[in-house]
Amino acid sequence: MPASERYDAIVVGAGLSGLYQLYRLRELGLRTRVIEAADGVGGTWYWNRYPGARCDVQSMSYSYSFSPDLEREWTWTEKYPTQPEILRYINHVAARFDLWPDITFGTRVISTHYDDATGRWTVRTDTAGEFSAQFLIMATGCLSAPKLPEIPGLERYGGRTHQTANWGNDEVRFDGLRVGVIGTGSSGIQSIPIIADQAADLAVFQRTPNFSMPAGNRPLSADEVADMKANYRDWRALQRTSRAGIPGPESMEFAVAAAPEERTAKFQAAWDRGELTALIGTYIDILIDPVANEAAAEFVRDKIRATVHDPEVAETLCPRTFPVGTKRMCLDSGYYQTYNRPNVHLVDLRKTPLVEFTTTGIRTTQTEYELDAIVFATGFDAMTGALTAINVQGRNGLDLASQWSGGPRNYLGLAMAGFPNLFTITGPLSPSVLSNMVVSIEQHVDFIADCIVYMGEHGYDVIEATQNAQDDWVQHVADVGSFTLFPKAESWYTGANVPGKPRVFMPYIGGVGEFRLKCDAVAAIWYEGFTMTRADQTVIA
Ligand code: N01
Repeated sequence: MPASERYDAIVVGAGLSGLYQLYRLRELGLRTRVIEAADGVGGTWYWNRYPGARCDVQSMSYSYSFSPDLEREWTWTEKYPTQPEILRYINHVAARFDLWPDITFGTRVISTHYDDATGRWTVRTDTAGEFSAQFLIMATGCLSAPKLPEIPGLERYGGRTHQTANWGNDEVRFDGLRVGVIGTGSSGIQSIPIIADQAADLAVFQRTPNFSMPAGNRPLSADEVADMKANYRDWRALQRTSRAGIPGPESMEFAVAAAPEERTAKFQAAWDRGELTALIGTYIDILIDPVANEAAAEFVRDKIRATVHDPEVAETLCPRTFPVGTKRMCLDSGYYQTYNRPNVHLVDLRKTPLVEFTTTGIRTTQTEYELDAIVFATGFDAMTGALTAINVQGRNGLDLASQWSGGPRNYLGLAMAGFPNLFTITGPLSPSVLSNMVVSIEQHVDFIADCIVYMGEHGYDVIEATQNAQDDWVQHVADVGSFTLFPKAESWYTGANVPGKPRVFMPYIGGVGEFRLKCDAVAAIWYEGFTMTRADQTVIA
């Protein structure tokens, strides 16, 4: 292999975003290579193989819209798709569009730097040497840097350990074992009922309870699949203009103005729909007004009390430290019912914090738990972690991690001042995790591809976000966020789950429809907020 393989574009990551970016760039005739750390495609759906892993957006919506043929030929089987079904779909896409030959698997990008003289990025990897490209596109995902709890002694623990976000390919069973699960976010809430079914004894170590709603998962009927397929174009159009890429009723009513019985009826109808945004979408003020929010929160707490037989356990499961919806809602299948099983125990880490791992289990301030296996469902260094894990150096050696030491700074979640020809797909400060990711991914990928076309048509080689546009965007994202209750939660949205991480509300909450309009307007006025220049043509491949 040559010391530095030359490409027009390097894409880092072969998840849903990297694969679609490859498809678009190859269609444009760009020599493109995708570099992927895993041994297969799928990104988040490659790594998160834990029991019960499912998407919390409905299958017929959580899929690519760029190919009507693909939509017609693929048939989803359940309302919410399982991880294996999504991974099969992604593999089908890779095969159908012949994407495999352009992906280098089992290779992690370690560092990358921009050369001002050549206008190119050099990309260094752990196993496949160096690559060089005019464009560098980070399709590294928002939830792809898993984290373990910061508790001493893990190295001396002699039992089995598993991490939901890095589960491995082998089937894992817990039959007859004493198991501990740490973490009660979406991953914990999905896996706990299944682990409880297998384990002799399950201790759930909960620091912060979450709000969870029954997913109401079920097989899709042939009729509803056919109906959606017949109307897919209209549905996709609705997705693109909706708030979160999940079309549904958008209320203009205020919860604080509604009569209590009317409110409860609306909350109940939302509860029965079993959709991620249903409850917070009941009234326009749920995510803005603490009084409205508390009404919705108490509705969920009542559901928990009505489900969990032991009143003390029920109260421990009731979230009280953050407004409902300001951490991502969870959708579950029998989560709260699990606590009625005799083999399941809830450990309240607020009352008895974890102290250390022992050779045989976990010690809290009160008890030592003997465990044959521990499952870490402890989340991610979200949104920025996968990017700052790579040593990214832009113009004049500008270091990305230092630039972001006070929180992420970019323009439209897409590009950074000082980092020419570098794009991030669904980067921080874009709707990303507050949306149906596939909708946001397609929007960003299309923006990037269209931008590259524009550059080619006008003879530009280098594009860079301006400092002013970046500063304005960072401010706008913060302003819109501060209008809501979101910044009040200690969540991975704000970086609060990673010790030392700056507290910044990272996603853009303006909505995917609104965000798309902004991006379209930027493109329409000659990529306002970007500078485009010509490089020395002799050094561009
Ligand atoms: O991670 P999380 P996740 N000691 O950060 C606890 C998406 N997702 O993997 O809240 C004790 O939500 C932590 O406690 P606390 C979805 O967007 C989607 O579950 O920090 N506990 C928390 O309970 C989701 O929001 C799907 O107090 C510790 C848990 O670990 C996102 O991924 C499925 C601890 C981490 O929860 C992340 O979900 C799965 C410690 N030292 C994930 N450190 C679907 O599509 C952490 N915790 C359905």
